[in-house]
Formats: sequence, C-alpha cells, structure tokens
Amino acid sequence: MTFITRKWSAVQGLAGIPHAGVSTVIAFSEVPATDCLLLDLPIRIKERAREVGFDLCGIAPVREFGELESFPAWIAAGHHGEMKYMESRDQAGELKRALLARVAPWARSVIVCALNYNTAHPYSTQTGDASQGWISRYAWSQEDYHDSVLRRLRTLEDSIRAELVNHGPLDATVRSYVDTGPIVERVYAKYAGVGWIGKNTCIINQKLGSWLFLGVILTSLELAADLPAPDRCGRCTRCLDACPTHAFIGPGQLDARLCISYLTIEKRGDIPDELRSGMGRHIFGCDICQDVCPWNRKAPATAAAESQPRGGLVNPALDWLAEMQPEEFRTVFRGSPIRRTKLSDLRRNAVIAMANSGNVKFLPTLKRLAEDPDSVVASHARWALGKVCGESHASRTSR
Ligand code: B12
Ligand code: SF4
Ligand code: SF4
Repeated sequence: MTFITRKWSAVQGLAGIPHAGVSTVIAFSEVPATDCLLLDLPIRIKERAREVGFDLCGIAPVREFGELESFPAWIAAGHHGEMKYMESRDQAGELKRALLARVAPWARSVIVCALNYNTAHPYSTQTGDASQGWISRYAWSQEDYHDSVLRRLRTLEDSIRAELVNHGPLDATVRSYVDTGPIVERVYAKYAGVGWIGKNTCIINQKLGSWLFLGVILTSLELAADLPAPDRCGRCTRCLDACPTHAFIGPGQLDARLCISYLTIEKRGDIPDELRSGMGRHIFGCDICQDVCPWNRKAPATAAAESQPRGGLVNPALDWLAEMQPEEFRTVFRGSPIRRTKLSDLRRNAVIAMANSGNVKFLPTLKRLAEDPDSVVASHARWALGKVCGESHASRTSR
C-alpha cells in the first residue's frame, strides 16, 4: 500500500479558505480509476470554479449539522413572516429545508461557491444624507445575482459532467441552486470552509469579508470535504448593537419580520406603523449589520462589470422612486434584483423614507402621492404628510 500525503491547501485549491497548511493522508490501495477521479475531482472543481469567476469554493458533506436543528423552531415562531416558501414541507410533512438528506437522499456532497459583489463605493453608514435613499449594495448591480451565479454554476456543472464522462463513465446526479434549493446555504457554506456564520447571520470570509453571494451544487458524488471555517466574531457585538429595528433575537438568529431587508423586499402592502421609523432611508434591502462589521473594513472590491452600480442607484433620489411609473420601472430595473419587489412596494418604501427624512422639501410630492390611485402608496403618503408636518410644526414651536 502506498500513502500519498497532500497539503490540504492544495486540495482546497482556492485562495481565501482559511485552513492552509493542514495536511491529510490519503491511502491508495489498488485504487480503481473512478476512485482516483474522486480524489482529484475536488481540486479540479475548485480550479474550474475560479476559472468561471467564483472567488471561493469549498465542499461540505451532507450531515445533520447542529445549526439546522433550530430551523423548525424558527419557522414555528413565525420568524419567516410571509415568506411562505420557507415553510415548504415534504410528503411526510417535514420542513424541506431542515434536513437535506430527506429531500435529496441521493446527495452526498454540497459544492459551495461564493462570488464577491463588493464595489468601491461607500457604506450606508458612511454616507448619511437622510434625504437620499439607500439601495443595498447587492442590488445596485447590472445583473441579478440569481442569473450571474447560476450561469457560473451551470458551467461548473458541465465541467463536472465532462470529467465524469472522460473518466468513467461514472453515473452521478449534479444539481445547482441559488436561493431556491431546499437548503440553508449558509450552514453548508460554513462546513465547506467558505466562511463562518457571523452573529449577523451572514457568511464571513477572513480575507474577503461578507459581501458574498452563495451558490450550491448538490451532488451524489462522495467528494473529500473541507474543514469548517472557525468562528472569528469573538466578543464583538457591533452588528447586534447597530441593527435599527432590533431584528436579532440573539447572535446568529434573526426575526426576519423585523428586518428592513424583509420589510422592503418581501413584505407586500402595508408596513405596520410601528416599524416604519426604523426603516430610515432604506428603499431595498439593508446593509447596516454588514457595514459595521470589522471584517468588511478592508473587503476587496470586484472590478466585474456585472456588479457595478446602475446609474442613480447609489444614494437614489427619493422623489424619483416615489413617482416612478410602470414603464420607467421596467426599463430602469430590467434584469435587476430590484424587480423582486413590486413597483407599488418600491414607491411605498420611498414614501416611508421621505417621512423619515422629516424634510419639508418633500411636502409637494407627498401631497400629490396622497391622492395616488395606488391605495398602498396613497395611505403611506398620508401618514408621511402627518409625520413631516408634525415634525416641522414641532421644530417651529420648540424654537
Ligand atoms: C430568507 C432569506 C432572507 C430573509 C431572512 C434572512 C435570515 N437571516 O434568515 C431576509 C429577507 C431577511 C434576508 C435578508 C438578507 N439576505 Co438573504 N436569504 C434568505 C434565503 C433565501 C434563506 C435563508 C434562510 O434559510 N433563513 C432561515 C434562517 C433560520 O437561516 P439562517 O439565517 O441562514 O440561519 C442559520 C444560522 O444562523 C444558524 N445559526 C448560526 N449561529 C446560530 C446560533 C444560534 C444560537 C442558533 C439558534 C442558530 C445559529 O442557524 C440557522 C439555521 O437554522 C438565503 C438563501 C438560502 N437558500 O439559504 C438568502 C441569503 C442568506 N441572503 C443573502 C443576503 C445577501 C441577504 C442580505 C445581505 C440582503 C440585503 N442586503 O438586504 C440580507 C442580510 C440580512 C441578514 N442579516 O441576514 C445571502 C447571504 C450571503 C452571505 N454572505 O451570508 C443568501 C445566502 C443568498 C445568496 N444566495 O447569496 N434573506
Ligand atoms: S439587514 Fe438591517 S434590519 Fe436586517 S438585521 Fe441587518 S441591520 Fe438589522
Ligand atoms: S460585527 Fe462583529 S459580531 Fe457581527 S458579524 Fe461582524 S465580527 Fe461578528
């Protein structure tokens, strides 16, 4: 029997995964060709992942990870709000996302890829003009990440299939997902060594920070797994302290119903009165708990054209968005992740931000919007008028 010792860093293939130097011993004993392929495949998958444009790639085994145990309780407590897809269940009535082995019993490994979407623009916490809106960093982009990540995953899938045909033929199932799979991606990203789950619930990589999109490939191939990324949050609690709507129930746990990202993107129709003030100037998504994270202080920016902001979306003009008409919405946001929200809800968010600015310059626009044919926009505009007039009245009388 021969032993081949490899540097784990070589097996891991891509930069940024924090276990360089750990070595592993692989026993080769009359190794059949297909087993040789499986030993080499992780290296080639990671090389190919880099070639197709991913910044990180790692492999996780399919296991009943401890983090997933809290998922049923999270759903039972209603923390997912109106995101009904999070509740989807299998025929036995079990939550699909709670245990991958149940919905995809064939899956043995999860290839987790990450794409850096950070661009060289200030953070929301660094530019503080309340009279301008804020669209979260990921949503400025030229291309919707579901498309850009899935395109790369599909190319990677094709390469894996080609390897299997060349060396086998070896039969295997390979399936890609971005968001839509029956899987809590961040848990698998942790066990693939891509990053740790921060107290803000985001995956953070020691070198790249947390401005990362995730995409996963489920496969029936039993591939050598990476080591989980160690937690580097330490005693820091900046994200928990900075959240303006107190959406964290505890470290690593979020009540989505209180999160501005949920309120601005997923919540349709009326926003409860008591939550509107906390939304500040956020129009679509929220970056605060990542903006304040020390691991994002030196996060590298990508030069990829697809991630660069569309015109007018960094600190956008609130009256532009609040009065946007369907045709302009379709043109401005064609192929953008912002299309996930309805025009009505985007305008509603802009009206709430106008109210929160307290700026009387918005009064003429708000008066027009109070008569808007869209009843959601109109009712929020009436509330906003009361708030801006009340605040300007209060500031005049206190002088
Ligand atoms: C639903 C969803 C949301 C919801 C709910 C978010 C949430 N935290 O649950 C809302 C709309 C609020 C949201 C917001 C955002 N999202 Co989102 N979202 C998802 C989606 C589709 C599912 C997430 C999910 O399963 N949530 C359920 C909860 C229970 O799982 P979890 O938060 O991942 O939590 C696990 C760990 O926290 C773990 N855990 C860790 N430590 C601890 C400690 C304790 C004590 C316990 C009990 C548990 C625990 O337990 C949980 C598993 O049960 C994923 C894609 C996917 N399929 O995974 C994208 C995803 C998580 N979102 C993403 C992004 C980019 C965002 C935003 C940054 C967008 C924005 N700028 O507005 C914000 C970030 C807000 C935040 N702090 O989470 C990325 C995250 C990338 C990254 N680097 O982590 C993902 C992976 C999408 C992608 N494909 O890239 N999102
Ligand atoms: S995204 Fe914003 S609202 Fe949501 S948890 Fe983070 S800081 Fe709070
Ligand atoms: S702000 Fe601090 S506690 Fe929060 S995710 Fe970053 S390092 Fe962890």
